[in-house]
Amino acid sequence: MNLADLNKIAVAMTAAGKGILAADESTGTIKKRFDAINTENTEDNRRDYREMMFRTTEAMKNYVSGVILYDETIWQKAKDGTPLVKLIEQAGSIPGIKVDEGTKPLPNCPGELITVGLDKLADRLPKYYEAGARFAKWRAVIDIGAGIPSHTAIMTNAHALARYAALCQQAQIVPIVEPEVLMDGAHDIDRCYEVTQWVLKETFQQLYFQRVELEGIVLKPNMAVPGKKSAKKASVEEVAEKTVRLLKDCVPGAVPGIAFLSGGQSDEEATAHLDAMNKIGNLPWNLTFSYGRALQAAPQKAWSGKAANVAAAQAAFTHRAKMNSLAALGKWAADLEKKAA
Ligand code: 5MM
Repeated sequence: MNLADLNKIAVAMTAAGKGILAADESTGTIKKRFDAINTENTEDNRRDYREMMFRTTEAMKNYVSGVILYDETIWQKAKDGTPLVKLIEQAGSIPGIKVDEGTKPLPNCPGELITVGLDKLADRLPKYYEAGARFAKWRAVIDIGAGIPSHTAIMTNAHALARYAALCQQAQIVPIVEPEVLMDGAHDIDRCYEVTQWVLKETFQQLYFQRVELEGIVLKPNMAVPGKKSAKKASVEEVAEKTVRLLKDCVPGAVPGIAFLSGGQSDEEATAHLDAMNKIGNLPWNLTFSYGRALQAAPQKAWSGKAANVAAAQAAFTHRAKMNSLAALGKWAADLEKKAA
């Protein structure tokens, strides 16, 4: 392992004013997104949709440091035969790959999940490196509900995340470590804080036990937010203040950058929260975005599966990427959204 090179990539992935486009929806997840825009979930449509984003030069060059791809996409070619990975590289962005194989029920833990995909990972990673991937992603999912999460679920998922991270670094690939505490429940922000703290403490302990070099990872956490069904809402300032406090408590300064998931927040909420955290300032790591839904919802709607809508979809993508880039610098303001509308 060459740690200096891993660190260079991790730093570039979270460079000031840039963030990551999470375009690694599995075929099942993209189907849900396409259903919402009345678009058939075919291989060609998935290619056309992603090609549309990767060819959005302004967004890709200025605001997108890297793109997380799904296995199908990393081997796909654009309509003119150019590999999609090349389009990303030509735009000065870094290709990455989701390497987990989804979740399965965790034995003896009703309602809880374990992320799978470790078995052949050591053999798969060099092939992805050869295809151009310089970073990877593995997502653990922790749900909050009555009697959950259990320590078993947190510990086994943290263990798998660390196993994955160690294998990636050995293959000279930067691991994005993504332990996601879902915001689906009715819990309040303090319960989210408490569970995320538990998950992050356990994750960093496992990373340490498995000798993962923190200078060569990127952390992709959730923010401290109330569950979607919670009656107790939290202000942007409260989310920012609690998330920063939580991360300072759990994430060593050796980690070069933290790139949040959006987790079902609205586009503007995800931007406002990131901006408010960066306005607090004086942070030991760069704080940016690694959004899927919060970057893609607007361009998806604008595109709606029609070639005639590509320019409008690219404009919508550029706008969201720019707003999040400003938020990553703490320079966003709500009236910038209104002006654009
Ligand atoms: C893009 O969505 C990824 C999940 O895909 P699958 O569920 O199909 O495996 C997801 O891991 C994503 O990278 C992160 O959750 C960030 O996306 P959001 O939408 O939460 O910002």
